[in-house]
Amino acid sequence: MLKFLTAGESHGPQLTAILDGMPAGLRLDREQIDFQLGRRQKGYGRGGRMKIEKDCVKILSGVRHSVTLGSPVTLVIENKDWANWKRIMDPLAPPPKRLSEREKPRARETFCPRPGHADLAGGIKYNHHDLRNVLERASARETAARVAVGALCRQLLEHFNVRLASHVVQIGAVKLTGKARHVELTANIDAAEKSEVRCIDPATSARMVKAIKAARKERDSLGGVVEVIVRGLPVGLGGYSQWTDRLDGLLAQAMMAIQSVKAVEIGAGAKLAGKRGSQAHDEIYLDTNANSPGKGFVRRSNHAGGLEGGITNGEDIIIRVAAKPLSTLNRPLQSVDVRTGQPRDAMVERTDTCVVPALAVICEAAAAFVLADAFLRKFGSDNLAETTRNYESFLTAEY
Ligand code: EPS
Repeated sequence: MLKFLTAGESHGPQLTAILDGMPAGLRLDREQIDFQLGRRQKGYGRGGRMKIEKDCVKILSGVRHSVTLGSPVTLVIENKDWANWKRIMDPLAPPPKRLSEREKPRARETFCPRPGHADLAGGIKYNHHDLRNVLERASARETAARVAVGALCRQLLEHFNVRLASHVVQIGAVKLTGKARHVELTANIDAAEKSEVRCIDPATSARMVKAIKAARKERDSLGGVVEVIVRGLPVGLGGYSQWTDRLDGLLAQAMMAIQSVKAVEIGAGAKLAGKRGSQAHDEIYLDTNANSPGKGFVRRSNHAGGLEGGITNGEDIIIRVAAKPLSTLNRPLQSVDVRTGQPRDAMVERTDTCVVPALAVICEAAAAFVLADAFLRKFGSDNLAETTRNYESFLTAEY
């Protein structure tokens, strides 16, 4: 139903996304898209780039008088840093013969791939020796476009009372311990929004900030783990008949496709492997008074993370996503110059120390896209009135 493409280089003029398949008749709030873009830019551990950018969206098609038309929606986010990179990144002009003093550090040699980055494999794949031709598109700057797309999908989901939230549960070796359960999280979500590192516990936040400071001082980088919670989705989204319909698989793909991500868990995830079946599964009871997304069927626990057989079961969707530390290091690892084959230090670019708080927001957006698509597959995607009728009839139908 829903599909999107993004285009744009990190230091090019803009990022563009085209989202196709949104139903007609959804009233959009542009400020809410900018709000999500702003959330992605926050977080202790960011580098100099975030002081330059102030991401905001332009909507160029598919919307009229703030209401979706059912045609493709074009979203554009301008790169303010483009002003500093114009001559280096110009799509048509030849490379400049002389660079200004301001430009020189930006056009630094990019021939020594960073271990852990797309540089080398991308360079070999596309036959580029100047690895800027790879890194510009491999850059996580592209996630701004994905967050803009996710912000539209989120507005669709919110129309049906679905809520998305996220928080950081680990940065480097510092973990949020204790029972940060999703029920508490809803109450504590403001704490995550206020925290510099999007962590619900102030003491753990402070330890995370300290760890980032130490890593920055040592010119190193840190990864971490985030958790996304989605509440209010009805039972029955996704499917078990074909592997391509399984919603947990689709969510995992969307998360794994975010720069730096190395692992995804749904619900209790890998921990379930070590439990007995009697402890792993969530007992069912029928609450006839409950006006729940599970049509009255409720669980005593949620180890499954809201998905059974690749289908939503009406409980909260819980997704944990782990990212490796950033591969651009100000204290570079050993590498090879791809022009000469000689050993050299990996190239150093301006970078962030830690982007885990931003990752949480990006994962929310990725989840919003996949879940909005699953929602429209079940309830129809031509126009919102029809989608709403189908949704309400499903909820009230007897089982
Ligand atoms: C990135 C390197 C840094 C980050 C960038 C991702 O950019 P720059 O090289 O311009 O300093 O700040 O992230 C963003 C620009 C962003 O919007 O998240 C990289 O190499 O992936």
